[in-house]
Amino acid sequence: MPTPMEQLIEYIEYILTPSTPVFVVGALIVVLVPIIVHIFVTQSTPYTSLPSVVLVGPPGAGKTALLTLLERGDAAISTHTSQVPQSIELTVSVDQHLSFREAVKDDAPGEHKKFLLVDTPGHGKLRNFAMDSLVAREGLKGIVFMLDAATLDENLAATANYLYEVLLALQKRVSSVKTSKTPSAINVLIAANKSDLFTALPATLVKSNLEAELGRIRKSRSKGLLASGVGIDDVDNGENDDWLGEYGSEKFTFGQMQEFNLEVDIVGGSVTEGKVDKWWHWVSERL
Ligand SMILES: Nc1nc2c(ncn2[C@@H]2O[C@H](COP(=O)(O)OP(=O)(O)OP(=O)(O)O)[C@@H](O)[C@H]2O)c(=O)[nH]1
Ligand SMILES: [Mg+2]
Repeated sequence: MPTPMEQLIEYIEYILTPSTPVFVVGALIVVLVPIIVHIFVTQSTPYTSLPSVVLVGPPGAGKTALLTLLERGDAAISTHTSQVPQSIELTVSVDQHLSFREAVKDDAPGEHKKFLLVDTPGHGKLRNFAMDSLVAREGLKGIVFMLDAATLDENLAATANYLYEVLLALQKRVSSVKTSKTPSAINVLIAANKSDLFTALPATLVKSNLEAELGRIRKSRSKGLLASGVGIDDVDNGENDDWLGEYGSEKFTFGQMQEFNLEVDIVGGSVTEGKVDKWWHWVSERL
């Protein structure tokens, strides 16, 4: 009768002796354990989030009006200042250049894709949701920064300040990654709304006015930094977190954002007149 100690030794010897059953069991463990762990992990954190596009921009730009138009096909319903974010699920036909009215029909041709359009409040005190979702939202495919092109002259500073925050957050998202694996591109559409009003600036002017103002903001922010005693050497080491675009350049242009894997397009339109197809196509191409 072998003692338990002898039994154990015999068992260990058996396991350590190369034999077919030991190899088979060992191979099964090596192959199956990672698969089981993978299934376990992916099921406990289900990937439920649809690709999403976030609408940001100053108050009164027409974000909620656009959401309502896309959801119900009717912009006439009056909107009021948003207090909370709101998402709707929409469907695009990916390979077809349909107008949004055709695309939202169930029998629209082509491959369908669902996505979430997220409306955020534009008020300065309620922007944290929008800003958080730019960096943290899973499946974020694009950002639509909407502004009122008819009152941009009066609101230029406030609008550009918000845009600066948005672009800077996206720039940091890319530049803070030290590995070679850069995060996927998130592009920005500047939707210059209310082209139906006669005071509305055309997209080209919206672009040049914003670029000039963003350049001014950038300069005044860096002055504050220099005054605080941070030397230009620190700045060159990437210490200047507040500088948007190409460091040290005299003028800001949206093209400078390409260095950070960020394309900025400026397209005019009007929610009231239903002229939103160019924006719709921009969104479909990002999904
Ligand atoms: N003339 C004109 N008015 C528009 C257009 N789009 C929206 N509006 C009006 O602009 C006003 C503000 O629109 P909202 O959609 O509430 O603006 P918002 O961007 O959601 O604003 P917040 O929720 O405060 O951030 C509403 O009275 C709309 O009817 C447009 O294309 N042309
Ligand atoms: Mg709103």
